[in-house]
Amino acid sequence: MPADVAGARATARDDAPDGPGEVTTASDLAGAREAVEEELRRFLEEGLRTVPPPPAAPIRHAVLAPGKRIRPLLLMGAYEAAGGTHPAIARLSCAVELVHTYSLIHDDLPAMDDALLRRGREALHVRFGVPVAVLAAASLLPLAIRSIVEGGEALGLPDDRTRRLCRILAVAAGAAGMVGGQFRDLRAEGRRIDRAELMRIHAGKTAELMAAAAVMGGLAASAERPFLERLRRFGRDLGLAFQVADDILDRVATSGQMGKERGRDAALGKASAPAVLGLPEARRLVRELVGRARREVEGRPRTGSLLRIAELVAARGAGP
Ligand code: GRG
Repeated sequence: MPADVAGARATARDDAPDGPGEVTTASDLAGAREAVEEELRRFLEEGLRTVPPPPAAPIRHAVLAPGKRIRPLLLMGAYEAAGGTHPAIARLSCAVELVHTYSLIHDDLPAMDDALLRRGREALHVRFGVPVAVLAAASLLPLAIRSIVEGGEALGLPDDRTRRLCRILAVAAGAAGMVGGQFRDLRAEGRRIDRAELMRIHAGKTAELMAAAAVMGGLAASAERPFLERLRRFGRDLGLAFQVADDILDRVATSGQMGKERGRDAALGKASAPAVLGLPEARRLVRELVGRARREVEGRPRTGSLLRIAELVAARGAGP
């Protein structure tokens, strides 16, 4: 590892926080966030009851680490906006967090971003070794499917709805969505790309899963197609804004503020929004995308949680 990278990486470790990484949850989303945390704990307790300690410990470590839980919050916010009221929606919401957590574990591996720090703690492979991290991540995908099936049962959803929920998540997480975005991202390393390709990368690796979260919440509450379309556009634009804001933070925040190493995009020659567009334009783009997302749901009943999530994303883009 070059000396400057080694130095930066040592700094990243030194200013790592002990507790949660970035704390961005507005107080009035705190109740929903606590419901997600509690459900993740309960779900893992049930799901890992018969699993011996070696695989169970890293799985718990990764999932219960202090993340922002924005994807399950989005799913629950969309459910509320579509008129849903059943608390079992928290079980369904675990699915998007589990898929997201698997992607973070793989993203941090030496063969990908080779990151040392995640959610204010050592990355999973640093703590448990690469083979264990790969297996722990792989175990989260079947758990995600289980949380959809069990969430669907607890919500009393008909089987064909549960099948649709599985399909939406599978498409968003796969080669047409998150994994495809990661492929594009890897291919762009060290190359000059334009704004359109940057948006395709960000849509794939981040926005499709957020759009899926919003649509899944709406579908669980039996929303009609036009509102599902609004939710999809809301989640997608918010996801794009979230990734652009993440790129901005990688450039301007400290590792302590982010809970992960800063400067990895530049170190890896990644296609990031500040690199392709410049910092001022990247910040303007976050505002534009969040504004567009807001307009999809503004003025409708029960959209307070969705609008507060949009505020959090806008605040991230405005920088530390
Ligand atoms: C290797 C088969 C295979 C699949 C992996 C690695 C991968 C697919 C996809 C990467 C997708 C990825 C990691 C996108 C980054 C999205 C992003 C902004 C992550 C950070 O999300 P936060 O800030 O994190 O919500 P917390 O920790 O708060 O949950």
